[in-house]
Amino acid sequence: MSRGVFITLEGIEGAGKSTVVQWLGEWLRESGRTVRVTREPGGTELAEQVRRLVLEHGRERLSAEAETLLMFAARAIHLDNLIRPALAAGDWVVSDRFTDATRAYQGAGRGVDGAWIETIATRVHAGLAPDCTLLLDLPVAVGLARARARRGPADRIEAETEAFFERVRAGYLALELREPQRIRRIDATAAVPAVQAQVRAALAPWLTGAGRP
Ligand code: T5A
Repeated sequence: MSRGVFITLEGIEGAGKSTVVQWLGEWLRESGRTVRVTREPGGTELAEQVRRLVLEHGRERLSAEAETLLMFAARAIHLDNLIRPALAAGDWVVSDRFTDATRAYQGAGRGVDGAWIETIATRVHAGLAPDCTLLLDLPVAVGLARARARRGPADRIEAETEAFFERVRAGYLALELREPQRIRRIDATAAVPAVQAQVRAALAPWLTGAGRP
């Protein structure tokens, strides 16, 4: 059996990832595929506990390096218990964020050494990268306005400054330049149906089987 297809969604806060992930999972299932929709940090019971540790406000200082390691700890658990078994069973995995988020948030946003991040990434998921990453891109002010209109108090990372999210967005766009085959930029300022049309177009090679791993 060939392994399943691994799709990730990335972007700053309020870009519309969760909205796309839910729709995409349903749309793929309607076309007869078995799909696991998941998210990071989190996706499994234990990894969701790590998510709470890293996103909740706490009294103790959490350094950028500690934050990076917690993201990878959650990811290692997620990979072992959900992502790798699902892909091995031939399922599609659609994840709201993966290692590009660490590159953008901890690397570009917090200034954590990129080479160190790649060393850990290689250790945690050697031989496995997303087949296609959809980068939902929009101006920071638009994303933050959407995110803030939707929910209550900001978590530890959402409470960051606009300058931080500008660095995160620039980090994502630099990743797209580095890996244009894998990372497809989606204009996330568009209305939801137009965003969905862009996603369908970006995934076309995978849907026809032409891009299968
Ligand atoms: N993180 C994560 C790291 O720092 N490093 C890492 O390695 C990882 C994995 C959790 C946090 O962890 C950080 C990044 C994050 O700060 P998360 O759970 O993905 O990440 O949380 P957020 O990005 O904060 O999720 P949001 O809910 O803010 O953003 P989404 O999912 O991009 O947006 P969504 O779909 O919830 O939409 C937000 C609002 O906009 C509307 C929706 O209806 C909703 O109200 N909307 C649109 N409005 C107009 N037009 C469209 N096209 C719209 N699409 C959605």
